[in-house]
Amino acid sequence: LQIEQGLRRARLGQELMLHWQPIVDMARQRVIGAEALMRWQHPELGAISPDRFIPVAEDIGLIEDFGRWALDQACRLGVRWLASGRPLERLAVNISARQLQRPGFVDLVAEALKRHGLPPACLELEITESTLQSVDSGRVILGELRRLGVKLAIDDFGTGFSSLSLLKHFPLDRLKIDKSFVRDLEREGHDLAIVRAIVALASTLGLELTAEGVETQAQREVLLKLGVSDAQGWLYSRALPEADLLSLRESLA
Ligand code: G
Ligand code: G
Ligand code: G
Ligand code: MN
Ligand code: NA
Repeated sequence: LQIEQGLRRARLGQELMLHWQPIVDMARQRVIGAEALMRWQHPELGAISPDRFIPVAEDIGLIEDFGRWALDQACRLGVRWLASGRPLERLAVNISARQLQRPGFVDLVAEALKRHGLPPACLELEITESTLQSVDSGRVILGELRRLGVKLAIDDFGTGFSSLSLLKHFPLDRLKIDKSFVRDLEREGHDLAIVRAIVALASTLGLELTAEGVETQAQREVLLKLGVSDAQGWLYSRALPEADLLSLRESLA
């Protein structure tokens, strides 16, 4: 309840902030984009994890406002990034089932892109397998988003159910390999076999890949050997405030 009341009071851009986790091309050691991750600094309780407050925001209907704001911020940052002359592959934003379901979501995305002048292909929407399954007209909505030119990624791939039929039935661009499969990649075992299978699947279906939760050089090397080039993780950086993201981009380059 304290979380719920706090969230209703919290202001976007003040207590609630977006941080950006760099997405890195591991072969070239270049920052090619970032994922928006929401952060909440509660005045009394301190930092509260999104794992705790996002589900509450979904339950009480605040996630739509939060999500609209995150999309807007991503478009704004994307334009700023491009204006600096550095190539940008994508800024990724997490989308909840409730947002996707809401009538007018596609228009809202289109409007944000247009208002800021961001090329649609620079925006990637991350959706989990369970979201895809729970949204009735998910396939139609994703089709419209795809026609708009934005990119679509499955988040936490491999942790949900019926991944394979989802891949066949939905228009998708990318799989984000869940960090639970990256953790023990250095050791010859199940995780290695699973990531190998995901790589084969993606290649067959023409999907791009990003590895999540890359923490060590050894994981990086295995992933590169398997053919996974893009990654996020603490080996490179945690999620950063915008200014720090933009300067890390310069220093990794
Ligand atoms: O950042 P970690 O940073 O702890 O994020 C935890 C979870 O919160 C992740 O599953 C992430 O997808 C989710 N999350 C973070 N920011 C957002 C957001 O802006 N919207 C939605 N829907 N989920 C988010
Ligand atoms: O949206 P998603 O569920 O993918 O959110 C990414 C989550 O992964 C966030 O909670 C983020 O803080 C976390 N994360 C990012 N990099 C790492 C990492 O290298 N290791 C671990 N354990 N978690 C990470
Ligand atoms: O900085 P951020 O808000 O993304 O941190 C989310 C959580 O992940 C925090 O609990 C933080 O302590 C942890 N974390 C962030 N970066 C690292 C890291 O490089 N290594 C480890 N072990 N934990 C980290
Ligand atoms: Mn994500
Ligand atoms: Na993820």
